[in-house]
Amino acid sequence: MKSFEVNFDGLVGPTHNYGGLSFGNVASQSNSQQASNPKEAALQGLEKMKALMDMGFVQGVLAPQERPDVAGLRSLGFCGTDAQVIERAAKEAMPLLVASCSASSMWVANAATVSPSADTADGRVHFTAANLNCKYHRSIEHPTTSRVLGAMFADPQHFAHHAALPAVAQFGDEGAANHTRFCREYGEAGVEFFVYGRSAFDSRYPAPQKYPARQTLEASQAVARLHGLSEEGVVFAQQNPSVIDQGVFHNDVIAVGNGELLFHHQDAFLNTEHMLAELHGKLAARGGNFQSISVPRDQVAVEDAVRSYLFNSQLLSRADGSMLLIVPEECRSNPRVWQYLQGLTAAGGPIREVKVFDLKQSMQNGGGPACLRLRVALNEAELAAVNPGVIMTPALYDTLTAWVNKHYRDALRESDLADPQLLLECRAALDELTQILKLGAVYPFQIN
Ligand code: SUG
Repeated sequence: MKSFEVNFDGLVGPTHNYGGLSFGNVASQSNSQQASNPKEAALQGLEKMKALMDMGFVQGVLAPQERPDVAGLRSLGFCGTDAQVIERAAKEAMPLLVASCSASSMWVANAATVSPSADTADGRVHFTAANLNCKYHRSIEHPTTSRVLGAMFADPQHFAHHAALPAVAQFGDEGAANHTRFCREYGEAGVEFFVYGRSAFDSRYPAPQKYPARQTLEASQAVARLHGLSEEGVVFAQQNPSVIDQGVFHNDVIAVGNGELLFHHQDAFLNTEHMLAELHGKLAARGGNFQSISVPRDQVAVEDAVRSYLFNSQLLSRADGSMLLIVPEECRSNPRVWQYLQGLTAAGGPIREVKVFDLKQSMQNGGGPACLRLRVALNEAELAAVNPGVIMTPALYDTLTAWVNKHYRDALRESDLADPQLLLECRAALDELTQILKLGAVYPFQIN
């Protein structure tokens, strides 16, 4: 049976703004309070989806969330009509209103961890929504994420959904941003690679000093257990704490993998040699030939990787077996990174081509091409069981582009978030979107 890696991209929501909400994420902190352009952000994302579809990849769409999160504000004690809730939050606790307006669900690499059916004990595709409990604005995503994923992957014969892990820092889980899967073919059993920033229960593991380690070892282990992964099909590795302190808040800011290849920075991990040997051995036992490309720090410093998002790229397998790297424009404007990439594609290794995309609106909040997509490896039967409303087609691209142009503002500043009209605009847009994507009722305003 044929198998595919399907990229489901997060559609940028109408409240995309720069709230400076993510301590440890350099871009989010440095662009705080700038005016954003939600319309441009959403269109940039759609362009990338269309380009991948046009290249022959199966592409999907993941819906954004209801923001401002009025229900969340109510749970924090703001009351009255929806407009009064927003007005009171703006007056008494602006940071909470800003957090409740974040369009952060666009970075769907953090929506969930996904294990393909070839790896799991019961032969189904498993999803665990990420609790994202390191930041309030992200911790409110998982209930709606679970409903949206449930509406996209509804058939229990093929798909199993797990609720987010307990919402405490000890089980901090950031989803697929810290998870990579190696395999010979997408439909064959592979090796799932979980990267954590610290251990919550064992103080012998080192931890970063300045910025938080969002993912714990214990969370990664719990997800592997929930998904029914076997020990032979799993490798756990620790991120280098010093790169977290330099702004690498997720592993996908410093490494990306696909097929049999891991593309990573020299300083990304602790105990790198041991980890690479384990990956090599476990993939070999599954018939694969693990390879890695380590980018030396004297060619690309960690700081350059963080600023350019070189590793937050999409590494895609083409029909001829070669690989394509989708990078953000910021890689081309960094001379050291661009020179490295020129050398990489000329070297005749597995990565043969680099394609550049303008994702500046998302990048200014620390979200590159890889943050914007959730990978789901599916066989033909599973793909046929996916809700067809969320699979990108030329017609869906046109419909979504028209929908964005109709509903989105082209400028948003902090003061705009207090405008109760924004909530009405967002709800009208999302109500229409659930019909376009055939999701049914998934938002709090549709189900409460
Ligand atoms: O969680 N930024 C996101 C970026 C997530 C990127 N995802 C991956 N690397 N997979 C975060 O830090 C900033 C929002 C703001 O400041 O307005 C934000 O949430």
